[in-house]
Amino acid sequence: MSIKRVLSGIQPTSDSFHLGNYLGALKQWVALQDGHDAFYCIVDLHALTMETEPALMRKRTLASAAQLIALGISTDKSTLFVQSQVPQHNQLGWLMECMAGFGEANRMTQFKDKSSKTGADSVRVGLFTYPMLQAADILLYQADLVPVGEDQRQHIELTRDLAGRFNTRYGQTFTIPDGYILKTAAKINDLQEPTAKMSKSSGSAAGVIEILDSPEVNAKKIKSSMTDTGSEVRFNEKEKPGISNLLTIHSALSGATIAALENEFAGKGYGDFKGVVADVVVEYLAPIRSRALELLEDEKHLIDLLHKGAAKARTVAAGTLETAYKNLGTVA
Ligand code: ATP
Ligand code: LTN
Repeated sequence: MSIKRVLSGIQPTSDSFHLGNYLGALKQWVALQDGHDAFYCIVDLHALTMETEPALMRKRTLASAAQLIALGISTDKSTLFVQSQVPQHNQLGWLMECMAGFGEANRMTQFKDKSSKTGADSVRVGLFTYPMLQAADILLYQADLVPVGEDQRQHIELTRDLAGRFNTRYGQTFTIPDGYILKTAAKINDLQEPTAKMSKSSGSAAGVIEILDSPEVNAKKIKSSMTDTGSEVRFNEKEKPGISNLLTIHSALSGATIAALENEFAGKGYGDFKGVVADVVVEYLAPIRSRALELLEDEKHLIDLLHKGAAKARTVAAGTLETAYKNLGTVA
């Protein structure tokens, strides 16, 4: 059995990834590099579907790369690259737009959600065609598996439909990918609003643990996280959303089970528990942050690593695009 190909992407839309991104998605990326042929893409072209600022775009793209490497993506094991450095994404993106029906694209809930927030007049056409570019990201690499969060299920289904339609109409061209949606991936909530997910766009600054924040800031955020009623450290998302969230975080980072943690903190108060969670988080994130900051100090080296990834990605992508064009009957 040949080794499976994995592809995933993340938008460079924040100065730092947060703990939710790491525990919900990026930790899986790191795990999948072993035993798979992994391609990981910083999807800067997708980020253009919302308002961007050039200096921030550059800074965030490099910060994303540095963090991915710092948290364990190895540029020897995996192919890590920036989407805009591989022009085949746009080229296959167009072919996918020509395969997709308008009604089909119009049913994408991410588009409906994001466009209703932006308002119909300022929504960009690129936000509408976003899923077809995402399909191209995946199909160019003949990916077998696509690790993503539950929110991306519909886009993966669309990708499968478009690939199948193309193959049926023009001959075998693309591998039909499977989504790799982990039910067990931790869902991390906002520290101040523990019933809402930790999120870079809608979260409160005090409720989001950023990988690039200083240990002091992150420890303080945990210690001043929302306090539930009662005094017992118990997992109960309805009655104790704040403590349950902290238990999830501790467990995901330390590997201890929730039950073991409940035992360990039996008879102790919220204050003691928060102090320990703060230590666990800081101890885990501090080396990742230092490594990321170190990588950002040598921009040239970081950019070289990304160029190396893009060169490898272009070779694979060019092969798929050539087959697609040939099967479509274009004159070479
Ligand atoms: P936005 O606020 O713009 O929606 P986000 O902070 O939710 O952004 P995304 O860029 O949408 O982050 O997500 C990147 C990856 O991180 C996705 O695979 C998503 O499922 C995962 N993720 C994001 N937030 C969380 C969270 N709170 N818990 C677990 N996983 C998360
Ligand atoms: N839409 C995804 C990001 C994304 C992606 C991809 C994920 C763009 N291209 C290809 C997997 C495969 C998101 O918003 N998380």
